[in-house]
Amino acid sequence: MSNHDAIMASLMSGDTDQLIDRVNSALDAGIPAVEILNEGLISTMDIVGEKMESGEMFIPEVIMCAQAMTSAVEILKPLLGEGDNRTVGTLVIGTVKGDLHDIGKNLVRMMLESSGFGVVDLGVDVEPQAFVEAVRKHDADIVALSALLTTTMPMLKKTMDAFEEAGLRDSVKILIGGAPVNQGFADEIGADGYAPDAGSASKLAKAVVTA
Ligand code: B1M
Repeated sequence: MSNHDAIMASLMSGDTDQLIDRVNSALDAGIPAVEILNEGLISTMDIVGEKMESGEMFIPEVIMCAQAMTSAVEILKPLLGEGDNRTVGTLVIGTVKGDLHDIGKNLVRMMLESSGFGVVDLGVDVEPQAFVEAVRKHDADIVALSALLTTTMPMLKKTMDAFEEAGLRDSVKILIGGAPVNQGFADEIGADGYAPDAGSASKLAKAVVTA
């Protein structure tokens, strides 16, 4: 069994200890952290999603996979990104109200931190007003909103509206992301940018903060 197949099998079965051993073995074998993340872990979560949709996997099993994934990502975290500690800007990130998915949001946070951003992570199920208050409190340059459900996509717009109502829309850049979102949707709701993955989110954040 290849390293990737072994990682995939451990993640699919939600076996955190075995997954950690296998991720460490892959690193020892010289496989780059970014390859383990993209080809071993993220692609497996896509399969988990398909199995969840088709009824082959149930929520408790998916939660076990998510927990194992989070532990594996913690191991890779120091090995990803640019390791630049300068603060290039301050960014508030969170998953919008009604949405509990945080694996992708956490990856985006990690990439941003390692690109030199000061990041305030509000977690999941975040009320629009909480984003506004955090931006005020930390004088943030950017807000990154994550939504993983088609039912929570409208909350991206509602969160942006809260910035408009607070008179802060022109002083902060709002970036969005998450599996059901795309550039067309970002344009439709007037977001300042859309990123399909954590790497592009970090590039986009740097681009908007230096623009
Ligand atoms: Co949920 N879930 N889930 N789930 N879940 C999906 C999203 C789903 C596609 C599965 C499916 O049916 N195929 C489906 C949504 C369908 C839809 O809306 N069209 C779904 C559903 C239906 C649900 C529930 C409603 C199920 C139920 O209860 N019946 C429920 C909703 C709960 C809620 O949120 N209120 C639910 C619950 C859960 C769990 C709790 C079991 C668990 C989440 C655990 C956790 O996050 N801590 C879970 C999981 C794990 C998934 C799947 C399998 C995996 C998500 C994931 O972590 N992907 C997912 C299927 C899938 O996505 N393939 C699914 C890996 C992650 C690295 O990718 O999150 O896309 P992603 O993040 C990427 C990019 O999107 C981007 O960068 C990230 C890294 O590259 N990105 C950003 C994300 N945020 C960004 C923000 C940015 C920029 C980029 O800001 C600028």
